[in-house]
Order: sequence, then structure tokens, then C-alpha cells
Amino acid sequence: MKKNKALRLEDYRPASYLVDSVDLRFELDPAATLVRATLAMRRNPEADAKEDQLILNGKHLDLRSIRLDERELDTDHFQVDDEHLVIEGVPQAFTLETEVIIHPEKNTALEGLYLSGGNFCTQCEPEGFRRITYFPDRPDVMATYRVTLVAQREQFPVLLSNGNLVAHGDLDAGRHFAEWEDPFRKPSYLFALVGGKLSCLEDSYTTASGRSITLQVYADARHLGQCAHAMKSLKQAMRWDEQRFGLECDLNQYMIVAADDFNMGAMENKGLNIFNSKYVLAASETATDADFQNITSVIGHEYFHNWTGNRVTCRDWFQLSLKEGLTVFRDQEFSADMTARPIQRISDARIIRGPQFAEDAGPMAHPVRPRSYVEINNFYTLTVYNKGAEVSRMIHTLLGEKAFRGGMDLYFQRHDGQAVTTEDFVRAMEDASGIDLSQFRLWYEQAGTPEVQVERHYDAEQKRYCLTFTQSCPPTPGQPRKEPFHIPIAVGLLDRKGRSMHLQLEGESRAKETRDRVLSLTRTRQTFEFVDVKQEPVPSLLRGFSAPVKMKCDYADEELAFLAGHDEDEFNRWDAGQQLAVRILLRLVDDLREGRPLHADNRLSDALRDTLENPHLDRAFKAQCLILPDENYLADQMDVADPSAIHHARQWLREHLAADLRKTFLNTWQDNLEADPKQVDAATVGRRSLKNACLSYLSLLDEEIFIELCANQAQLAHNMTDVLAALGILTHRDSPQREEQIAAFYRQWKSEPLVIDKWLSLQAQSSLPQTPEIVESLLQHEAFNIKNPNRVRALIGAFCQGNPYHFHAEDGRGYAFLADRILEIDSFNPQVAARLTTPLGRWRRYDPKRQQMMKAQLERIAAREDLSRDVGEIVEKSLASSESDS
Ligand code: B3K
Ligand code: ZN
Repeated sequence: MKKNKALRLEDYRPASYLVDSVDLRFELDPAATLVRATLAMRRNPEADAKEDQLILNGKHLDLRSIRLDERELDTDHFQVDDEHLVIEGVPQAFTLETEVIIHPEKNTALEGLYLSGGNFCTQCEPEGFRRITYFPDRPDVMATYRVTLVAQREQFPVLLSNGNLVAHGDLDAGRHFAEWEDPFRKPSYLFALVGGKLSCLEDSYTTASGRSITLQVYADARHLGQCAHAMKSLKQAMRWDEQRFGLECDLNQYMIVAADDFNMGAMENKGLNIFNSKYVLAASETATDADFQNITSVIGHEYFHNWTGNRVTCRDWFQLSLKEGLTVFRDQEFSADMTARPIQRISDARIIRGPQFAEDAGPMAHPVRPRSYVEINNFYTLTVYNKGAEVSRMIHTLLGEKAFRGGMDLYFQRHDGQAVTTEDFVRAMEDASGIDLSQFRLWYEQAGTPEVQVERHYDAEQKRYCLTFTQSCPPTPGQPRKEPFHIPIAVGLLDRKGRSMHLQLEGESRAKETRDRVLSLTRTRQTFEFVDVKQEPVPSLLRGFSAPVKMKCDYADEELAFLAGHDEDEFNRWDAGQQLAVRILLRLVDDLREGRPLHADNRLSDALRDTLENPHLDRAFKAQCLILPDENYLADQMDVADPSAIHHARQWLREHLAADLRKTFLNTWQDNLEADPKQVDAATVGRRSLKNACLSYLSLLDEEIFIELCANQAQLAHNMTDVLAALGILTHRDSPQREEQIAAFYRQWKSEPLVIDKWLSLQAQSSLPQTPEIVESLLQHEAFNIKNPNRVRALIGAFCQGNPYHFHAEDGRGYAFLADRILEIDSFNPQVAARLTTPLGRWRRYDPKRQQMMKAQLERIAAREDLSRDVGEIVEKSLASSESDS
């Protein structure tokens, strides 16, 4: 493996040359597309060196000609290597014209211009534009674009690019053209084009100021009927951004295109969002309730980028969280307003506390604003996105809604049309609120998950109650020691009846009126003293998950059960139940490992029964409470993870709960059977999630009737959530019903790739012993295509990340399987291959035998000669000793 050089934040220099306008002409042909680029360039007055050398990025381009101010350059005047075009002696201002040929048909990396289902589409963020033409491909070079697309009309009737359509018409030889103009200056990563046979669902939206905007969702004709939810979500997002942030859409036309082959979720190209079809297409027969919700949130996310990302963009890629963290925060807030806030919060926190904390504790740990990277594509991470969102959320918590909004307004006022840094964002927040965020900035700079230990003390005589917090943060690559963070901790105090007590801190003249308040923990160790506390309270800490930290409190089991039954903060109520379940499960894991007989106390059953029978609680919330912490999360709570014991303990506890709560589960299931299969409103979704959660417990009882019920539901339900819930139960049962239903499902849906992904995943996640063989054989199935990222994630991703029990099989076969696939995929799509590598990077978390086997596979990958920079970086960091620099 060749070692690739890291880029460092401190080496940032302004671009030497700027581009004012770009004129692009594409003669689209799958085998060989001609791209002519005309760039109006000038020296950057802010560049430091006064050299006259122009360096442009370019990759896999066949250069045909270069003209500088209309004069053809001969080969003496420029040099070309694999990644650059260098021209010496350029003037202060000039026009550069290049012609290159590119090969979309051969583009399997799905970056730059490629074909998906016979249609042309692009993906330029972060560095895909350089695969289209020579350009200073960096986000701080912003220009206006005019784009002419030429193609065969019959094969490619629809031709789209950013902005407004300014001309179109026929040309000779069956060709036609379309000319697009984007009036907004933008960085090259926001460029997009689409060409092909697509149908379009059209609607319009009138903005708060009364402008009418044409909205279009493009998909292949047979899927047009599945675009309505995406359109509805887009209009909701537009209204929401006006109401919450006063931000209006600035375009006349807003287009969304669904593509089947897409490396990630979606892309916010100005005026022309390109989406993975998974986040556009939905009908209740083919998509689950979770799919519907994901579509709303991703449509919202890309739309919100129009301001946080496009109008104000990133100076360099180290600032990625400036747009991504903030935009995830915005989409989470949007989803919370469209559905139910506590449920949204639970799902956000699950991601942080599960895979994001694991990332913080692993070899790729990096700050929200990384200081260095080898391949930027590897830094589109949960840390940059989701922890970044938590950082925005903490600012919101510390400032309050009004001042936060003031900060956003000031940020746009100052930086509209600019490429800026996270520092500019924080400064706007400070200036608008008058609140000092200097210590808070460490959240952008220090990697790792802070741990907060709590001690509590009640003085019955003085009626005083003290909470003492001690914070620490484990070392991460390149950061052995950490400064204390500024951590907002929302707390409430519960009296014996479970009511929130009033909160008055020492030195305050009266109690706060709210039932919770936010404490600012800024020192390593800090005590908060509450006065006039009439009885010893049970503290409810980190309400609403007010900071992405691990909060450790020595609660007794009874206290957790009490909080699970009483906390007014729904998030903490759910969390207390989860914490109790984790404790019980880890005790069971110990018992299993020590060969002791298993027994569980009934506190968890009692708490769940109370929750299920409580008429005041929302159904979706109850369903969340029924989901036990997953196997990956449990593994993260152990010093040495034991995937097999975890799996068996969790299964045992589920069976135990099923037996204990049989009657309650049965009643709840029956009470919620009526859920209109066509509806996806929050109430119906809640009903479905609750009845299916109950059914999954009931199916664990030794009663054939429930298996029959599942088989019937799989066969007869007209709603994908219900069908998949039933199949998700059956997939773990070695039974004729399983085989029948899995086969029937395939027959019914084989022409719907997004549904087939579900079929692949549910087999990959089965706990049955034959699963590894089934997964191997599915690689050869006609429905599988290793070139399609969705198929890869559905089968290989689901097995290696979603089935820890089998992936970590003691014979090491899971590891070899993954390494084989990574090597195979790396040869044509490095980005997708790199994403698959994560589970092997966690090798330090396992016993010596597994460690050795996992490491051996990483070494096998590392030994590959022509390994991509993407996989190379992750493998190298995974194998490096943890003290080495990031
Ligand atoms: N900004 C894109 C992500 C591009 C990822 C490239 N590897 C989607 C989003 O976050 O909205
Ligand atoms: Zn984004």
C-alpha cells in the first residue's frame, strides 16, 4: 500500500486565481462526452504569493485543447499529470478555454458524470467536478454558470442543469439542446446536470413574499406514482424554513431527480437536487413508515442546504460541519415539528450514542472540524454530521430560540454569498447574543466523547441538594489530553410522587418557573447547589439529551424504574428504561459467560407494563420503550465485547419479557390492530409500530398461532411496514412459513429494486445458523448487483454492521467475507468500499483471538498494491497504534 499524504487545516491558503463565470458545453454521449469549458479568470487579490502559475484540478480527463485568451496553447506552455493541469505565465485576468473528453459509461466510482439506469447524472461534492473539466475545484472559488447540454433527443429527451432554462431547441442529426443559467455564484461542488428519459411530477409553491416557484420531481415513468410524498415533504420544508428561520426559496424552479445508482443519500446541487431514489420514492405498499419519514427528513435536509451550504458555503472541506452539522440540526428540528418531538429526539440520540460514540472511540475519531485528512470523502461522518448537529443544538440550548435566531440572521447578513468557516458561524452567534462561546469552541476542535460523572448529596437539615459533576474525555488519535468542555446539562428534580420540584440555585432570589433548567458545566469538577429542597429528590439529568456526552450516575435500579415511570421529560423517561435494560442485559451476559443460570428481576417487566397500560402516553413512544438496546450498543458498553453472549442474553430477556407480559402484549396488539394501511400520519404510524412491537414479543412464545399470524400478515397486509414487520420476525425462525413468505415476497417484488433491498437485508440480518451461507449465495442472486451501492448496503452492509452475532462468528469467516468484498468493490467504487471498512476498524474492542483475525484481514487489505486512497486511509489508521497523530 502506498502511503498517501495528509492535508492539514493549518496549510489553507486562498486560491491564487478566481473564476468569475463559467460557460460549459456538453456534447453528451455515454461512451465519450465532449466538455468545453470557458472560464473567466483573474488573480485573487487575497492570494499571498505573487506567482503567475495557474494550477487546475483534473482527473481522468482526455485533454483535447487549451486556449488562453483565444490563443491555442501548445504543449510547451502547460503540463498535465494525473491530477493537475499547470499553466505557466498567465496574465492578471484572462479567459481560459479547455476541451476534454470524458467517459461516463466507464465511470463506476459514481463521482463526476456517470450513467444511472441509462440516464446521465452527476455527483460533484466534494471533488467530483475535476472529473468533468479542469477547474480550481475547491469550495472557496465561487462563480456563475451557464451550461449548454447537447444530446440525442430520442434517448435523452430531458436535459437539466442548475438554475433557469434560458433556451432549448432542436439541432441536426436527431440532437437537441438545452441552455441553463444559474444566477447565483456557487462553488463547483454544487454543479449538476441530468440527461435522460424521465417523467416529472409538477406542482408550484407560493413563497411568503408571494413569488411562485415551479416544483418538479423527476423519476422514471413507472415510478411517477411514488413521488407524491416527496413533493409534499418539499412544500412542508419550504413553509417551515420561512416560518422558523425566515428563509425563502430564491429560485424560480426547484428540481429533484431520483437516481438508482447513488453513493449516498442525496445532493443539494443548486436548484437541481439529485437523490438516491430510496429517498424520493414511496407508496404505502412498497415503503415502510420509516422510509416515509426518512424521505421527509432528507428532502428537508437538501432543501435547507439552499441557505446553509449554498448561499453561505464552506471555505474549505475542514469546515464541512459548518453546512452539514447545522443542516442536520435544521432537518431534525423540521422532522420533530412534522411528527413528534420526543420520538425524533430518541432517534437522533440513538445515532449519537450508538455509532457516533463508537466512531469517537475508534481509530477514525476526529473533531467536528477535523484538522487533517487524506481523503475528504472519508470525513462525511457521523461526527461531522450528527455530532455537528448536536453542537448547533447546544448553541441553541445555551442561547435560547430567540437569540439563536438572531445569530442565524446575523450569519446570513454577514456572509451571504461567501465561503466561510465554523469560526464565522460561532462569532455570529456570540455577537447576536452577547454570550461568550470561547470555551464552547472546543466542541469543534477536540475529538472524543466526554464523560460526566455525577455525585449527589442531600442535606435534610439545611434542605440543600448538591450535584457535583466531574468531566473527562478519553484520548483520541493525535489528542492525548483534553481541555474541559462547556457542557449544557438540562436537569429536573423529581419528588417522591414523581412531580418536578421547583429549582433554585444557591445565590438566586427565587426559583425558576420552568420545571427544568440548563446548568453550564465548564470546569473539570463543579458543584451546583439547590436550596429549599424539601425532600431528597431523584435527579433527572441531561434531559432531552442536552449534550452528546456519557452521563454516569449511580442510580439504584429502583430509581431508574421510578424515572421510567414518572419523568416528565419523555426522552429521559425512555432513557431510564433503556439504562435499566442495559444493566439487566450486562448482568445476563456475565451470568452466561460464567455459566450461571439466568434470571431477571421483574423491574423491567413492571416498568414496561406500566408504560403500556398508561393511557396518557403516545403509542409511538410506547413502541420505542419496547425496543431493547441493540447488540452493537451493548457491545460498546463492555470492556471486551462478546457478540455471542450479548446475542443470547438479549434473546433470553426478550423471551422472558414475552412470557411475563403476554397478556399486556396481547391486549395492546389487539387494541391497535386497526391501522389504515394507506395512512402514514403520526397517529397511524404509532399504532402500527406498537402493534408490531407487541407481535414481535408474542412470536417468541412457544405458540404456533403467533407464527401463523405473522405468516398471514406477511402474505395479506397491504402495507409494507406490516409486511416487513412480519417477515422481520419470520426471518429468525427456521420454519416452512419463513421459506414460503420469503419466496413469495421475492416473486411479488422482484421488479422493484428498493423493495428487493429490504428482502436482502432481512435475510442478511437473520440469526439462523445458515445466514452466512445464505448471504454468500445471495451475492450470486439475479437481484444482486455489486455495482449498485444500495444493493451493497442492503446485503453486505446489513450483514457486517447489522448482524454482529454472525459477522463476529468465531471462525473468522465474517471478517474474511468482508475483506473480500472490500477488495472487490474498491477496484471500481472506492467510496462505497471505504464505508464498508468500519466494522473491521473496531478490532481493539474484541477478545485476542478475534482481534488477531480482524487485524489479519486489515493487513490483507493493506497489502493490496493499487488500493484506493479512500480505503487506504481507513485501513492505515485502523492498524496504526492509537497514540499516532491523526
Ligand atoms: N452534501 C452531500 C454529501 C456529499 C457526500 C460526498 N461523499 C449530501 C448532504 O449532506 O446533503
Ligand atoms: Zn447535507
